[in-house]
Amino acid sequence: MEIVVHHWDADGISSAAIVMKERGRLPAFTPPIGEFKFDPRIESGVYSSKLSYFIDLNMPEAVVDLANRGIISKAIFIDHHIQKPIKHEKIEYYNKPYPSASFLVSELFNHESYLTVLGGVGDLGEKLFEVEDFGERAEKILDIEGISKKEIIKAVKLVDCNHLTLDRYGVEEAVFYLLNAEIDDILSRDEWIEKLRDIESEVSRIVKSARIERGIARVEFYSPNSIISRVARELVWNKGAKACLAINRGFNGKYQVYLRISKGNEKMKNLIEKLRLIGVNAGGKAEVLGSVFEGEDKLKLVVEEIEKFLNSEVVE
Ligand SMILES: [Mn+2]
Repeated sequence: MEIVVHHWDADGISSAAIVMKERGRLPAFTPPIGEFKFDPRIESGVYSSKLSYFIDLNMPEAVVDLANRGIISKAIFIDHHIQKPIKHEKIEYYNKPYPSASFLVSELFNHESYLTVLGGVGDLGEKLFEVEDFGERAEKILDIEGISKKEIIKAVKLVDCNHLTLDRYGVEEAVFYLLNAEIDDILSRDEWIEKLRDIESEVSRIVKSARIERGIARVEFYSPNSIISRVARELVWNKGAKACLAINRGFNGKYQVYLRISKGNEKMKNLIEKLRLIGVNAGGKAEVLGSVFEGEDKLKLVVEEIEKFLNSEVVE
């Protein structure tokens, strides 16, 4: 048996669906949403599989740990996040700095469809269409399939509402839905349309409450939904902030801290490392950082580190 373990967002879901289009239907697992860790459910799935795909998961250490504990028979790791490359006899490692994992998966499996674009728009939004080479390719694919940019953007939002409401099974089910879906099937799925409506009204309420000072947006709120990246994207992409520091103080008993900057910064990697040294689960790439943890004391340390970074790297 083979399985796919994938990120919970539109890129992870599209990428997993692409793998299955080429390899056939496989069990799909996503980690506990918002937390960069594996749980016993995933471990037993991996343990009973000959081959496990790890897709769009910025968790190289966790995968190496599974391999070292004898849980992995063989794995193929495909990602586009900045990370320490894996060197392990049981793991085939693929990482290229592409806009999304879906582009890398498409390349590796010789696939091309609107799913390739869905992942890219999921991670970059409309900016995908401005990325050298990839933007043009994305437009060409949409052209061939008769899909408008507006439609693909809407489809991303509908697919993403599953992880935004922490619906782990909804995320995994979405892979199978996409496996056989045309764009219109996505755009007309009532269950997703309703979820999206609820989320959008919550996000807009929170975005309105943000303060923007010297180009930096700061916002705090309480929500059981995983909407923090949505809030930060909205403030940086559409409200013109150079950076956004968002804090969810009521994330199912935990704190969730998220940083997005408008221009990628190489030092983001160091910041992620610093937070990990504090003992905080953190992940990200050149322009985003996300973390979930418990403890008011840790929150103080995390915010201190991020403010230091903002002062030295973002404020002019
Ligand atoms: Mn991705």
